[in-house]
Amino acid sequence: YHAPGRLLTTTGDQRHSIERKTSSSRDQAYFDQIFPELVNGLLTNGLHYAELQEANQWFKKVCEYNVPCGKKIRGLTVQHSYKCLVNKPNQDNLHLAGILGWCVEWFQSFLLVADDIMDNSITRRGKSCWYRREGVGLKAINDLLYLENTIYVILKKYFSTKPYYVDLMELFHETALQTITGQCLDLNTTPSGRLDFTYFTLDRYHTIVKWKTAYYSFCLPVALAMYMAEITDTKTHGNAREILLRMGTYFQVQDDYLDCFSDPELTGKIGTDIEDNKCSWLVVQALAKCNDEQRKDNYGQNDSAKVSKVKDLYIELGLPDLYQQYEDESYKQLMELIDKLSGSLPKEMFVAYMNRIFRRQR
Ligand code: DMA
Ligand code: MG
Ligand code: MG
Ligand code: MG
Repeated sequence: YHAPGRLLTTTGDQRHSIERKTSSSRDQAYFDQIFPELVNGLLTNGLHYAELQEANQWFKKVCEYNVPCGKKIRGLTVQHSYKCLVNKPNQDNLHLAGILGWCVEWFQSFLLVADDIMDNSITRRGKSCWYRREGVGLKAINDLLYLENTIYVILKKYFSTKPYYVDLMELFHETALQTITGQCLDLNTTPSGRLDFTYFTLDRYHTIVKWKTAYYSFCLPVALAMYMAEITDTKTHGNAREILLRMGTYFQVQDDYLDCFSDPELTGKIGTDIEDNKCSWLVVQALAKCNDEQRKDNYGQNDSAKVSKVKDLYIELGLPDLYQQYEDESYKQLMELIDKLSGSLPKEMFVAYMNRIFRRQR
């Protein structure tokens, strides 16, 4: 397998990539137009008593600010995976797959509002983090609980008569617990305060990212589409999970790299991993390469001069090159895993997901 992207040379490849773009922007437009329908539905479906009007207006703002402005790769993946899994899906089901995709976006929004509070972040998706907005503050905690519970209002409205309704609901519950557990590990990797690198191992890193990112970002969207397509066989789900957990790990390594080395204009968020003393892929790689002198007291402090020193050290240690190698190696491994494990599932479904994120800049 050759990784696409930088090596694009033939016109055939170029045509293919242009076609992929047009069809995906059509999918995106289809997906986007579902959002207003869902928000308006929430205002008439949940607790819609006149005496709650103020609360409902507030929640509408919460949804509009936090749910729709991301890359939407997770939501779009539900829609796309469903199309891959079902031969000639009907219009109603395509619409439902889009709605399910939005449920994943709602799920993501509740996690991000919480994550930004805990990571002390400043911006998200090119705007101020919700908890930092004037007049919001710690009310954001109530708002994120609202965002999570909204998923079940939407599911009930559109899916309660479906045979796979309980599968969907259980999967959201299970995934929430997995992610919250991963966040717990992420936040407790330095129990005794700063500059304790005891737990900053690659093993620990892999555990954190599997639970905090891979399950919800990769397994969840595809498994939802599989349930909708009435694929319930545990072996097929298990094989898909193995591929998707590997993809999710790759995705979080990218997130860690971009946190440090990308332009916040592109990612829409200002990195905080070094200040936050995070067990990031970069620091784990750096610790394996650096000497005692280079380990000294710069990490995990809210001090821009020290943060710059850490970034300089990453460059000195050759981490940008190492990262490029990791990207290419991951692509190769993923294609092999997909070959080995997709079984009755369409390879194209997994390959498309990988191509959506490969060498991403944001
Ligand atoms: C993301 O970890 C994990 C969850 C559950 C949102 P992160 O803090 O690295 O994410 P981000 O870089 O988007 O703040
Ligand atoms: Mg964060
Ligand atoms: Mg975090
Ligand atoms: Mg990050």
